[in-house]
Amino acid sequence: MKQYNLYAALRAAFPHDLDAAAVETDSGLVYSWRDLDRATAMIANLLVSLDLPPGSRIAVQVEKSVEAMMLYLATLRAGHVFLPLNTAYQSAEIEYFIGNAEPAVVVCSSRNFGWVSKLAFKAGTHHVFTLDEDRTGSLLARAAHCSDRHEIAPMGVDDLACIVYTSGTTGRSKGAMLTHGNMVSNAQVLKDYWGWRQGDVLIHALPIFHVHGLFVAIHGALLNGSKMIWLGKFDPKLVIAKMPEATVFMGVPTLYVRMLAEPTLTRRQASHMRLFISGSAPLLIETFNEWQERTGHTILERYGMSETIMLTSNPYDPEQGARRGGTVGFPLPGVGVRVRGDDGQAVPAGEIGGIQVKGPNVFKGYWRMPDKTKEEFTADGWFRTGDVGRIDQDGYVTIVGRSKDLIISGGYNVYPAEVEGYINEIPGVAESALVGVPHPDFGEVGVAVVIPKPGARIDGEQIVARLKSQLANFKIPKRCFVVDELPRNTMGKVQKNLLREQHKQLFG
Ligand code: MLC
Ligand code: AMP
Repeated sequence: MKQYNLYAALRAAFPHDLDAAAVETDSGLVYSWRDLDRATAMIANLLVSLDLPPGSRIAVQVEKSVEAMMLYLATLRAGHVFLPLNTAYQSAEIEYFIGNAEPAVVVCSSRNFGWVSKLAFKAGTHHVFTLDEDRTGSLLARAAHCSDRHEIAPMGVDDLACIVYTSGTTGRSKGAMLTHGNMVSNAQVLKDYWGWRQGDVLIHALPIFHVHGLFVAIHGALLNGSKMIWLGKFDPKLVIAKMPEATVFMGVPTLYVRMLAEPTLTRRQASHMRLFISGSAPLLIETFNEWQERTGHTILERYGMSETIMLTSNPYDPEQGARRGGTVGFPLPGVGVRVRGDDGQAVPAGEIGGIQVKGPNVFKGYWRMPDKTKEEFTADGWFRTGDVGRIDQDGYVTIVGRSKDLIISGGYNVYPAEVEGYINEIPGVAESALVGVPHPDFGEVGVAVVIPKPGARIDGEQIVARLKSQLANFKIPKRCFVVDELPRNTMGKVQKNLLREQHKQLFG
């Protein structure tokens, strides 16, 4: 059988000199390629020693660290399924993920061990380990006793590698099941398309619980045998200071906006860099232009999603075309992208419709949701992204909106239905609507409009305060208005477009 284990593909790309630096952290630690290989073997052997059934989920909610990345690689290596969780998630959110995914192993920070382990044991998980960003915790303590030799588990193209939860437009989050085949094919395509070359060094400043930081960035560097300069947290000054030692940077638009606010960002400071990539949210043309003026570099914008990893990209190679601001470029090699009208029929070039995609990168389906999976695919096997866009005569894809009710704030997805559900449960609330409005830093943020029950007294600040104890911080509405009624159409449906229009100037 052909080996499709993603770790095997990454391992095969490690440089000849295993003692060379693979990762350098902002706290001065240096990890060699040999360190990565040995540590992932030890953690993989720890997982093997637990005698887990094949396809076991390893759910992980820990702060960013090189060891957290190693845990990801070790899970792949051992042939289990990695399930990353945003560190901002609170107990109700974690309870749902653990209950839904039924992980065999949960790894959390020691600070959260009390409540996370309680939830995990209740859901039938047998093993809960801790891992902290300072290389402490029971996971590494246990792995220290394991052998540093481990044979990579053989995996087929269709075997699961990861489950990434992505919120649903209605109802609860869905776990997108990504296979080793999905990951390997996408990583290889991006390596060629973005011209990864010898000597490249990546500044890694994104969180590692979503597709962008965990897959696109890490696979890119490892598959090229490239060193990563590893930042525990995005810091615009530090990224700019590191540019003379690096060549590639990946970020969501907010990171570019924040760097542009730094006087140290100059053409000279960025002169060693080869490529700046943006994605996960729309990059404003102002940011694209300003970056070009300040640094002399043209940001390469690409488009993807948890269900599909990367779909389209502006060209790296000028011979293939210019990087056009406001567009997300061309379908990646091997990826099919088409635009369909509401009637499911093809629309003429340049006209707007729903974006549908197909390819070896497209996920296997939603975890334990066969009906939902079926709904999201067309009869001829194309995945409906929920994004609305057009493809122009030259083949460039532009995203103009979303048919899914989704707010993207600083690169994180906020599903209004979820937040509204929490608001509606607050005593005295009759109904609510969450809309996305423009924001200079986060691109877009959520604003809540709430109607009280007759005679009830509710206060916007109290609502926000209550939500803060229940939901991840990025989902908290930045403002909350209490009003008498919501605008509705003749069918009685709330007209969110009118609310958006009404509040679009809130943040200047
Ligand atoms: C933080 N806050 C946010 C927020 N991040 N609010 C809205 N949206 C966000 N994204 C709030 C906090 O709640 C807090 O509010 C205040 O801002 C400061 O918090 P912080 O933790 O200090 O913020 P900071 O560390 O500066 O984080 C901002 C950020 C971060 C932009 C660095 O959000 C980030 O790393 N975003 C990247 C997300 C990402 O990787 N997305 C990829 C998804 S993959 P208060 O009120 O408590 O003070 C994907 C597919 C694809 O989409 O195509 O790639
Ligand atoms: P997620 O479910 O977190 O993976 O988010 C995926 C969604 O992010 C996509 O469906 C798009 O709506 C959005 N997205 C990703 N990249 C871009 C981009 N470059 N421009 C606009 N939207 C993007």
